[in-house]
Amino acid sequence: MSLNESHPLIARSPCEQQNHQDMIQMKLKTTLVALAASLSAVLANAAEVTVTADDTMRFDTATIEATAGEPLTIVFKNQGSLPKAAMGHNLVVLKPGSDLATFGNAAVTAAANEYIPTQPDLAAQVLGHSKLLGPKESDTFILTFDAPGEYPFLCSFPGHWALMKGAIVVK
Ligand SMILES: [Cu+2]
Repeated sequence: MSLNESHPLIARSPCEQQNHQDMIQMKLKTTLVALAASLSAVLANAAEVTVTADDTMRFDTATIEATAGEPLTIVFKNQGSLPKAAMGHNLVVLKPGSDLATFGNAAVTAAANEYIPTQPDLAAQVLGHSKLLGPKESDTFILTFDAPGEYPFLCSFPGHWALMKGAIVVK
């Protein structure tokens, strides 16, 4: 709306002026409510978390919070310097209740698939994952969780899951 429309007020009677001001106030309120709604939508869509890993075979965070139904952008960075073949990392998010040991142990034989198991029952547990990253690489992926719960995540590079694991707590 334009604020210029208030200029002709000078020539109006006090009553008309009051009505006009009421109308402007009402318009302003409507605009502010709309702005607040779109702002909260933007903020909700902007949920983003950055997780890093390095040569010590650890994620820098074990717990990530998210909201059901709202997209979460996961930025994963490998800040280490050892070669990918020796110390590659990925970040794999599984469905609630998935067994990390079963998944992690099966991953050992899935080198051709960047250590994401291909057995249908295990592949079905994967909600999303980053690429397998070498030193100084990063990858971003977006997940939306249907329901509240604890979604485990791990690095499925052989042997890493025992130390590299955590959970996304969705509310
Ligand atoms: Cu790893």
